[in-house]
Amino acid sequence: MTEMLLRYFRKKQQQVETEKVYDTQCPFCSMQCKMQLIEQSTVTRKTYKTVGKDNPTSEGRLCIKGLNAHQHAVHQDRIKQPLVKVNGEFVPITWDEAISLIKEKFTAIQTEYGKDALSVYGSATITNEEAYLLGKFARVALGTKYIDYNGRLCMSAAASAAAQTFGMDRGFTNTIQEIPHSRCLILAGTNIAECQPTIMPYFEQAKENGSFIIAIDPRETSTTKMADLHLKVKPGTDAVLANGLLKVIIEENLVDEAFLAEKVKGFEEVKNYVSQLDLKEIADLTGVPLEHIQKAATVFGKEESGMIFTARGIEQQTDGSAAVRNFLNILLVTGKIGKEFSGYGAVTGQGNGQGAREHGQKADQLPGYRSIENDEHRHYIADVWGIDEKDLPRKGVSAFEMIQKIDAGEIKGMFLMCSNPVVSNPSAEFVKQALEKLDFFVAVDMFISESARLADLILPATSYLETPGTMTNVEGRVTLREASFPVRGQARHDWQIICDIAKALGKGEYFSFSTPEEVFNELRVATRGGIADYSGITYDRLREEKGILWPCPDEDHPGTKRLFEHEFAHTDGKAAMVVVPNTPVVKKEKPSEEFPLYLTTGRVMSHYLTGVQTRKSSTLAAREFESYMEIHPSTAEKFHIKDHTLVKIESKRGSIVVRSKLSQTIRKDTVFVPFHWADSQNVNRLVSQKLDPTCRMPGFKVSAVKISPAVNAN
Ligand SMILES: Nc1nc2c(c(=O)[nH]1)N[C@H]1C(S)=C(S)[C@@H](COP(=O)(O)OP(=O)(O)OC[C@H]3O[C@@H](n4cnc5c(=O)[nH]c(N)nc54)[C@H](O)[C@@H]3O)O[C@H]1N2
Ligand SMILES: Nc1nc2c(c(=O)[nH]1)N[C@H]1C(S)=C(S)[C@@H](COP(=O)(O)OP(=O)(O)OC[C@H]3O[C@@H](n4cnc5c(=O)[nH]c(N)nc54)[C@H](O)[C@@H]3O)O[C@H]1N2
Ligand code: SF4
Ligand SMILES: [Mo]
Repeated sequence: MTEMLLRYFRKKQQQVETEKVYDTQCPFCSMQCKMQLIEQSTVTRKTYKTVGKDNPTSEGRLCIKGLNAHQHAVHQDRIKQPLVKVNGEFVPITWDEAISLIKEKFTAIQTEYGKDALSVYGSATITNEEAYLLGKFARVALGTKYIDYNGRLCMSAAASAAAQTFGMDRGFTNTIQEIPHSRCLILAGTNIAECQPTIMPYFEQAKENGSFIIAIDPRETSTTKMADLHLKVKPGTDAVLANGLLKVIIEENLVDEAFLAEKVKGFEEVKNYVSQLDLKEIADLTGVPLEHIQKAATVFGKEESGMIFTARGIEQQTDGSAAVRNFLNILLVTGKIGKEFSGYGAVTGQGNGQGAREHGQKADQLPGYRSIENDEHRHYIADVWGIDEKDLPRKGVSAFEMIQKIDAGEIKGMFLMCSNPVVSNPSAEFVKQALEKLDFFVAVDMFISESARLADLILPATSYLETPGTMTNVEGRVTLREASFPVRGQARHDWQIICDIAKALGKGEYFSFSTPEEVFNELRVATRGGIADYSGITYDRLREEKGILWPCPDEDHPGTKRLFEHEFAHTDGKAAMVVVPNTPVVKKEKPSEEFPLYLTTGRVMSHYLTGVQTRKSSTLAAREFESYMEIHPSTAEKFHIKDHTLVKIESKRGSIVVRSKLSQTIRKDTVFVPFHWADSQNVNRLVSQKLDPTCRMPGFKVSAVKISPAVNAN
């Protein structure tokens, strides 16, 4: 081709270049950063770029995951039509065929084994509208009591602790804007720098303003590096550590007597319990030096304001709910709640980790944080749904317990929406074997995840670019995610899929929605008068006001910025302290001769949860392309492990092989493995089936393991 012709074509190409901009919110964490996808098209190809958009929470910032989120959404592996398994292979079928198959199989299972032989497993990544509909789908369309969701593995400990202590669970009791002005901040088992990166400026500003930051983590992380004091706790001993802090606060007379007298129950019992404890023993049990316990307690007690943030480090334990309650005890004795710059933050995980736990996907819950075992609540919701209260099922069991029931043959069918339990649940091999026993298993996903692989039928769902709806962020701020990107192939929105199946099952009259806004308007009515009251929130208001903090009981209500300013949410208006004994009800695994090390698990910056999405993103996958085990060099030496070599890690449940990463900054008795990888690198093969007796959270953060070189080094 001549130079002239080439120039002609280039010019022609530039002429047809168009740019389209799509508003949305990041599909990943609870910050729900607002963003825009910019699509540039030439005749030959389309290119994409994501940029941040201003909003009150992340103020336009994005982290590396958000910047590259579109890479999985536009990935060629997205499933574009329903797939049915025939002789072990997935083959495409039409939607009509898929829906008829569901009708046939679900009906057959329920006819033979009863209504409760079907189960629904949901997610906190779907919108409020979808979470609400999924709860209604289980109870009204299927009539089963078995529904729970992945948030059980995530927010259940913090949620149950806040509900028991304060009478209400909203992640942050204060707005995010108060953080920079708080004088002392405790970060207990939270790695915000890697897990909610765009929140960091609030904490950095606090530090600049002279706030004292205390981090509690067995490892040094980008978050603990920011702290003035790092308590390098032995995994699983946070409840004991909190007892130590309480003891010092009480003995140093740093308690807020007036606040306790007016607003709190149970202080005397806690005081009596901790008075018998020995601080040296606590230092021993937790591995935190006595001076550090004293320093942390006195600074927090003396400063005029303070906040405590907890996340999965202290919560994903078989005593997670009790551990959180003990940290809330600290807030109560010091009177640091319900005031300016003082409060609690359960750092929510998934994008809709807050909203999805409010609208009825939980085994025991109805919309608006109502209880499925409360007669008045049952009547109200049955009325909104137009059904007979007697037909509303009672409470079911938690996510992992549903899997145990599948294993036991009690549950025969599962409808899985937006989760990958084979990778995310404890004792992964057990979970896989259980799901293989299902008579009929439907997975709704964007990809053929490790769990979808086991399904009989996969339904293609749309992504965050394509589905609009509301998401309630880390603060408890309800936000409207706009989304108008063209749908890929024949994918359908999760809410549409739910309605389509309900219709086929003869329940169409309860699911006749044609937009998410219509679903939201029903949700508003269903939440009216409940704890999580959304009734004053409208799509128009969300657009105008850029998000509203619930509760918002009427359209003139501005939303609630700070909780508990006047009283707590229990009927007597008081908060409830509770004694948390040093010895938990469920015994935790401890290192032994055979399994001499603690294993703890968590996350890295560039990957998200089970990695189905981020492993598809070339930029993110390149940053961390395989799993690893973080280990102290002296421990590595003891077990003959060299840096960057393959290591076998074994627990009583199973084994995995990952690469070693030597680090001076982790405790010598502990190794850390992230959980973003599957199959032979799936760390959940090692985790036990034990659950927190209160909230049914698995103990992801403590296992006893042994390690050895996977290949004999020469
Ligand atoms: N990059 C990234 N960001 C995410 C996610 C992701 O997968 N990747 N997931 C999102 C979701 S759903 C969630 S729930 C959040 C999770 O956010 P986090 O809870 O902050 O994340 P984790 O890494 O699971 O755990 C936090 C810290 O707890 C520490 N830890 C482990 N055991 C213990 C212990 O016994 N005691 C104490 N005090 N600390 C301990 C770990 O070393 C880790 O640094 O992140 C959200 N954001
Ligand atoms: N060892 C260990 N295990 C853990 C944890 C830990 O810290 N350690 N953390 C736990 C926590 S906090 C969590 S939240 C869980 C998460 O566990 P999972 O819920 O299993 O994790 P995800 O990777 O988010 O799975 C979501 C699936 O839904 C798909 N998907 C994404 N968006 C959509 C959508 O809009 N619609 C539909 N239909 N599908 C979609 C994705 O492709 C993916 O396959 O893991 C838990 N497991
Ligand atoms: S992962 Fe979280 S912090 Fe990062 S861009 Fe997405 S929402 Fe924001
Ligand atoms: Mo989570």
